[in-house]
Amino acid sequence: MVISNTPIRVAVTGAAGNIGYSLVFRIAAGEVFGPDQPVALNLIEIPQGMEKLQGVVMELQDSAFPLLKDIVATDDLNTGFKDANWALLVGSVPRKDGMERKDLLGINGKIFTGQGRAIAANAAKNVRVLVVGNPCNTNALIALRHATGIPEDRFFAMTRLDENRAKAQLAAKAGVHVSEVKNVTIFGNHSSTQFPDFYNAQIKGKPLSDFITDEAWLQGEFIETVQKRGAAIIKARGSSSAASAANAAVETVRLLAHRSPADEWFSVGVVSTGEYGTTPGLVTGLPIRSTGRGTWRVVEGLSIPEFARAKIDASIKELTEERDTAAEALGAKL
Ligand code: NAX
Repeated sequence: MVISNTPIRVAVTGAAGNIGYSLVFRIAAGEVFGPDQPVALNLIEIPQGMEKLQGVVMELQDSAFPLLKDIVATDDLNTGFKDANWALLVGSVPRKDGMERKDLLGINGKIFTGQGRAIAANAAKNVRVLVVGNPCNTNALIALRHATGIPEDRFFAMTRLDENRAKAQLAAKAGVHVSEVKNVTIFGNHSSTQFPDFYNAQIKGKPLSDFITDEAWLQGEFIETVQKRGAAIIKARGSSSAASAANAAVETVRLLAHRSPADEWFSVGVVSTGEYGTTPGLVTGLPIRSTGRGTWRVVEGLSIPEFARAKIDASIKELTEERDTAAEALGAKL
């Protein structure tokens, strides 16, 4: 990434929410684009969130971040996405009691339709979009379908939190530090059907099977723990993961904005072109390497044993159903 005196402008929706409260401070501190790169923040909320957002703005001012050159706080999407180089779509409507899945997909579908259009109309030419708000894969698909003129390979759905959760579990089992676990891919949907791929993972640069031989644990407890980690955190903390989710967003943008190490890949949802038997056109978790010049490619040649195949297929089936349900609710082709 080339450092510029012109600030990188980052739009964040849901900026007064739990994740936003952690995320925007880390961007302003230089943790995403580096210690020499100025940044500007466009903080976007719904009208009911604006008062709380003013508190966030005051705290950003009171942090006196040397790199933070401008703050815009707004509930207007055109203002919010104006000149944004990155759009981090965090805000979405959570599922409430009695709400059908279709209702949820329809409500969020409308939000991400409007945001996709507003990004296309207002953002900088080089804009990149990371969707965190759930259901993030399908929300990303909806946004990109409505962001006319922006190449679809600039839209991403966050699976890094699942990747980090998987690495933490594998490290604990192998008795190594988490930084020694690499190349864990989250295939499929960011949901309970996701497949955290342990087959191609490495520990200390060697195959994971050199360290963990308990296949039953890998196929059972490990996957289940990763899939249900979000629920476990809600149970323990009384609210959903926020700091770790913000951290995952920081890491995802950092990885996409810089060249990823030659011997490593990371996981993010991108528009599939059919890699690893996934369905073209769906936003699907895949193994990614970035070039540092704003482009990325899917890592090829990973082995997909029968067990992994079945898990990936199940998650793709769910993504297909989500897309079709959202399309029906929106009356749009996705
Ligand atoms: P909060 O409910 O604390 O905050 C959401 C904020 O978004 C609120 O301040 C709300 O006013 C705002 N908002 C709602 N609709 C908006 C809109 N149309 N435009 C702008 N702002 C809007 O939720 P939080 O804990 O911050 O989580 C945010 C989203 O991240 C949720 O959808 C959540 O499910 C999702 N997550 C995604 C993860 C992932 O790995 N992809 C992990 C963490 C998290 O669960």
